[in-house]
Amino acid sequence: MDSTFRNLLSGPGYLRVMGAHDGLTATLAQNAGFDAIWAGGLGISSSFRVPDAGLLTMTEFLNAAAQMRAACSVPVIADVDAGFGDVNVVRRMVQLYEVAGIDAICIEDKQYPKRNSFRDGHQLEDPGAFAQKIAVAKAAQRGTDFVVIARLESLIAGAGMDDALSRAELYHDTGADAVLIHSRASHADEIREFCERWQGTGRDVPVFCVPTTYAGVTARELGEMGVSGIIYANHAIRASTKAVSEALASIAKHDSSSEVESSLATLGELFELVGMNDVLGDEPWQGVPEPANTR
Ligand code: SPV
Ligand code: MG
Repeated sequence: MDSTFRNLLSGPGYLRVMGAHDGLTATLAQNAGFDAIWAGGLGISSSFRVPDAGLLTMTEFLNAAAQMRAACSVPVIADVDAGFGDVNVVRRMVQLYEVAGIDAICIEDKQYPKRNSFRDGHQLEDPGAFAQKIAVAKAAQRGTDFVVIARLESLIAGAGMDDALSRAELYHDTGADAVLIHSRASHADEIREFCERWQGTGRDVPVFCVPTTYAGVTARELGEMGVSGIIYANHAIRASTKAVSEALASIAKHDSSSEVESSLATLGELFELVGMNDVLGDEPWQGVPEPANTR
């Protein structure tokens, strides 16, 4: 990686981050030009065909994120729900994710068992208890590059903008490197208001957002509001769900794949993507090459 995620984040402009759920989708996101990967809980859970409701273990999430880390070279931000447990679990989690080469974690201020933010019935974590998780997470990292993003669920849980801002200040005071303001409004007004008021506090701290329900706004417009990282959290899993189900239904219906062949990746494209053409051992053994520049 040319630059650490921390450096990228502190640079000018905004980062476009694409949600992925495995090594292949992470590679597709990188190839499409996204700046970073979101190893998202909804995508990973869906790929196991389980609900995004705190069911997968930390190890399952970590293995999925590590698979993405190995597959691509852009930074990987891991969604770690509410941290999988108490502060002791958070401490161990940070150590494991950092050792696995994950660039950042995003931890949210909801109580276990969490629900996906587009469902109802959320219980916010006590602000002090969550701030302690942030402090423990920051103290646990060994290097200086690892980034901890504190995710604010106040607007999702109906606690309002003042609650979001006071929590953001507290979480930043206890060490958060960035905050994520989550909203499920159909327009970006909440994001605009948060950014204005956040900038008004004089804190130069990156803000992330997740434009799922306010899809009409562009990344550039969000960047102009002051957002540093725009996360398209669930688009890859939704795209693949629809594309796969349509292709399989067509093959079943027509008793043949001929109708869908033109909409499928070719085997050549797939081989290229996964490095099949670089597999060693198929060519005859040529011996150890002579070192260059010898007499
Ligand atoms: C996820 O992708 O798992 C997220 C983002 O947490 S969202 O589903 O938009 O809440
Ligand atoms: Mg999630």
